Amino acid sequence: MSKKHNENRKQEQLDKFRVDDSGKEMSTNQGLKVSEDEFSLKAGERGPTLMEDFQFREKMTHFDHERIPERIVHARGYAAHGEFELYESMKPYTKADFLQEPGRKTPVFVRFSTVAGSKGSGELARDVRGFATKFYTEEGNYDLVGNNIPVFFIQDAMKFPDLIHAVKPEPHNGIPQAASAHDTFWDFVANNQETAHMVMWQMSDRAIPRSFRMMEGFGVHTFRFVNEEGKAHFVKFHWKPKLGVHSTVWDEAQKINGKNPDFHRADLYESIENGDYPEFEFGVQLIAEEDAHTFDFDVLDPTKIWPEEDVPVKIIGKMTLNRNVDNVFAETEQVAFHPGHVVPGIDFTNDPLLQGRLFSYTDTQLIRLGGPNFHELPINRPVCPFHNNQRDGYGRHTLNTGQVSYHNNSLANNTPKPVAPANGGYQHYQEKVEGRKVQARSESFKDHFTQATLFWNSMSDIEKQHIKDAFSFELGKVGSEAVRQQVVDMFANVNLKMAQEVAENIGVAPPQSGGSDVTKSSPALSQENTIKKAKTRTVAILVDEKFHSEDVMLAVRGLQDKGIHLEFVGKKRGEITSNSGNSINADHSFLTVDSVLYDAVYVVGGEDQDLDFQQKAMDFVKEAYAHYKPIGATNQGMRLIENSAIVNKPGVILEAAINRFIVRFSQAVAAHRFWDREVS
Ligand code: HDE
Repeated sequence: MSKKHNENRKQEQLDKFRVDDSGKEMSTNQGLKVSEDEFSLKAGERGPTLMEDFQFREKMTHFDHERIPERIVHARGYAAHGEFELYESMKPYTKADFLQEPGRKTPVFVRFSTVAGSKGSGELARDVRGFATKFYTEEGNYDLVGNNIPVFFIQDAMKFPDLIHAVKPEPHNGIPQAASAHDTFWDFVANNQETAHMVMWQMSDRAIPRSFRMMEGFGVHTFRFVNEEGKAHFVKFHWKPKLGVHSTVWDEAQKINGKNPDFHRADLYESIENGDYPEFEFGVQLIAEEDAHTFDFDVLDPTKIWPEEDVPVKIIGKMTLNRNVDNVFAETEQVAFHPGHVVPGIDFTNDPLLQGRLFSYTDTQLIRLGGPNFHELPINRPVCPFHNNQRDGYGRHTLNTGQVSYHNNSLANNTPKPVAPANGGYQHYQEKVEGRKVQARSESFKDHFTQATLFWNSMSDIEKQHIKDAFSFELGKVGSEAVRQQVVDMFANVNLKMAQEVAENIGVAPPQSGGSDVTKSSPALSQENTIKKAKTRTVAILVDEKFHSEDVMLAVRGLQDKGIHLEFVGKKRGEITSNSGNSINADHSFLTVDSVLYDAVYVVGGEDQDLDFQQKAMDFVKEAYAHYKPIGATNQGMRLIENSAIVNKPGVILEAAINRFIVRFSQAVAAHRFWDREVS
């Protein structure tokens, strides 16, 4: 466990709560030493258990109460600690203290999640990912509770319960788990057409990420930065992964869910344990309030992006995740995020989705964490002092001393006292608001398709193919023909040809009208234009008896130097002997792992490779090939591939000279996938 990064204020605070039970004497929760922990107190060895067995009662009662309600959305999540470092001062735009001085470090806690599935669901569901960050600033906690997709399904919080009811398992039979491929979700989509843009993202590769470390994060809503002079800018927040944005393919994702439903959390956990700390740069898009009306969309509409080519993302800092949690329940499960946790200099806008969230998040913690004192849980405590007159309630820890718990007072000299804005007291931005009380959608929120087409236009050919495949899969599972028809008719407004092709695949009439005259595209949206690196990728080395020791060790060193993570896979776990008599330890066998769990395969084989090895290795390779993954071979491994149909195909590297192999294969690993392969 890497503990060396705990010299920050949050870690110092958490240290006070950390308890190491190993090597200690056992006691009850009352501190009474326990002499027997295997057998309950009975009236005779074969007699009934006695009510007075307080130790049994304490143990069992605690156990009976060990679960809390899972989050209604984002139940399946995983988190890590880290720090945020500012590169560039945001002083001209915001007075937020943690964004003033370059080099300033702020402790953070980040929880990644899927949205629809239950707490135990597979992590490779086709779904949006949550990306929630708590900054423990000196002015209080600031929570940026975002997603890996920059827009949302709906425009008004009023519809959130409907959206979630539609995507969750259907109420009459509780099916399907963690999936949007069912009637109610698509019925909701077709009847709430503001979903169009978000659904395009959800059907894209963004919804099946390779890793939490390889996703972007977005604040989604437009927020406000307010500077010392009280001047405001609209701001959108971005996280950009230093490893680029990468995804799995759908067939692979479904198989990973079976082979390792913990794939994403294990990837995050292990990367941090290995010292490969995930890094995300922090970016802001800024629009002066007076310029807000110069765009062809409403800046308050959460179904719209601000194309990066029109409003550049200014990179202002970096977050590094460098410490795993000590206890998943105490930290990851009990952390309570809230978009309303802000600091001076950061404020809300009238985005009606954001406004509703400001209510929902406290409300949900009250049921989930059992009362109003969840801010006292170690993970939720601010690192700065906090004082007010709120008292009592379930699970209160603080012993507020003294006679007074109200304001105004004279007995305590009118303290705790409010703080003037000039001294750090939060003051809401004094926006002038005027209007009739109405329940309505703004006219400026009514264009649902322009940006959905912008997204489509920005995709590479293979990304477009994946979107069509995703629609065909999802709608192919919808029972109601009427719903299937309505959905393709709706998406004809995004791209007619796309909708027609999907219609052909799902047994409904191809729409004859629709289409879009939007020709604009935004290259920043395509994953083909992302950063590509071999660093931290995992490669399976398939190895058998009498492998060429010298070559393999040279290759291993060379690939490790490039930051590639290697695991030996053999017919069985344990020792495999080389041609020179020394041996390596296979980390896994063909039984315990599968090609879907790796980024690439390197086949080494061995002089004594038998038919069993050859068959299993080729199955492994063929599946990696079908998922467009890099495949490399040296030594006897080359013979296997040479005799197969994939020889000479893109991303298949056979190279006897090890130094050349290292260069060529690591380049292939960095490329991520070879889409120009024919895959049947
Ligand atoms: Fe959330 N959302 N949400 N959401 N959300 C929750 O809060 C809600 C929305 C997001 O890792 C809940 O503590 C409403 C957008 C994340 O703990 C709940 C609306 C975005 C997480 C809730 C939205 C998000 C949540 C459930 C529409 C991206 C997980 C448990 C108005 C900007 C945080 C909880 C974590 C969690 C309500 C829409 C992100 C019920 C009413 C848009 C990352 O309060």
